[in-house]
Amino acid sequence: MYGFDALILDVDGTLADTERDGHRRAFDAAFAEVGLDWNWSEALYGELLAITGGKERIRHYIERWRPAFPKPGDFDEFIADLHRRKTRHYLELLGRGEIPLREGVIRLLRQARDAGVRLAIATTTTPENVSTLLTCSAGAEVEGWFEVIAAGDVVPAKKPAPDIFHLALDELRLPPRACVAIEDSANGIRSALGAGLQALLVTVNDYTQDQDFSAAALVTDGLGEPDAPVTVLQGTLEGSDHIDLAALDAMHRRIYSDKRV
Ligand code: XBP
Ligand code: MG
Repeated sequence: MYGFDALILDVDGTLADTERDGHRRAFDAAFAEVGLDWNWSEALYGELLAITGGKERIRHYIERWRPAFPKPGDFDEFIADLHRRKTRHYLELLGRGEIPLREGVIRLLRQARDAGVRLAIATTTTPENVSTLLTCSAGAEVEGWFEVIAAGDVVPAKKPAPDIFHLALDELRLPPRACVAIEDSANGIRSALGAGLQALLVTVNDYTQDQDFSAAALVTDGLGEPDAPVTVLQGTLEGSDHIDLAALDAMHRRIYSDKRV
């Protein structure tokens, strides 16, 4: 038995490295489709990731990087149209199986499922992006493993606001201490902490590795596999040399006994 009942997972950067070769390329394809010569380089996109949410990111880009761009009368609809195009390109790219899940993800999900640990998602991205990623990169049955998928515009404010984690907890009907959250970014950690979650694992990626994760319980370079140990970047990994339920349980117990909450 484990000291927690559910895992709440982020999607972009956590389940899969979707940003550089997925979302970024889809934004560029949408811009090209409407005749805009905007290209988001890998480095610029790293900066733009500070703004979560595709529509919010486009708006920020125009305001910060294209101040001379003549905004159309209905600017909100202009952005929404660009974003719909971007989502279509992103779904096509996922449909071609171009974005694999990160190492260890399927193993951990399967272990949780076998152990009766409930699974939830808390993400900023558009809901269709989640189901298509899971279906095309993990398998047709995997979306059904998640009891709760909290995604996109269903909450008033995106990460780093806590709304999406609050929604996931509400739908799970669990208190924060009954859950472990897995994230890849500082915005995600702020969001989870704001909703009261404390057992927080960060699996960094190229875009997030230099962010401040001092509030996280454990930071590693991924989930690893039994024959591929992880590198620990912050905190202590106990119970395993890769991330499995035993390692998450040790982390969860340590957090709650240390903090006496
Ligand atoms: C992910 C995001 C998303 C995607 C784009 O943040 O910021 O905006 O980049 O998705 P997190 P949409 O991993 O912290 O949830 O374009 O569908 O919004
Ligand atoms: Mg993320």
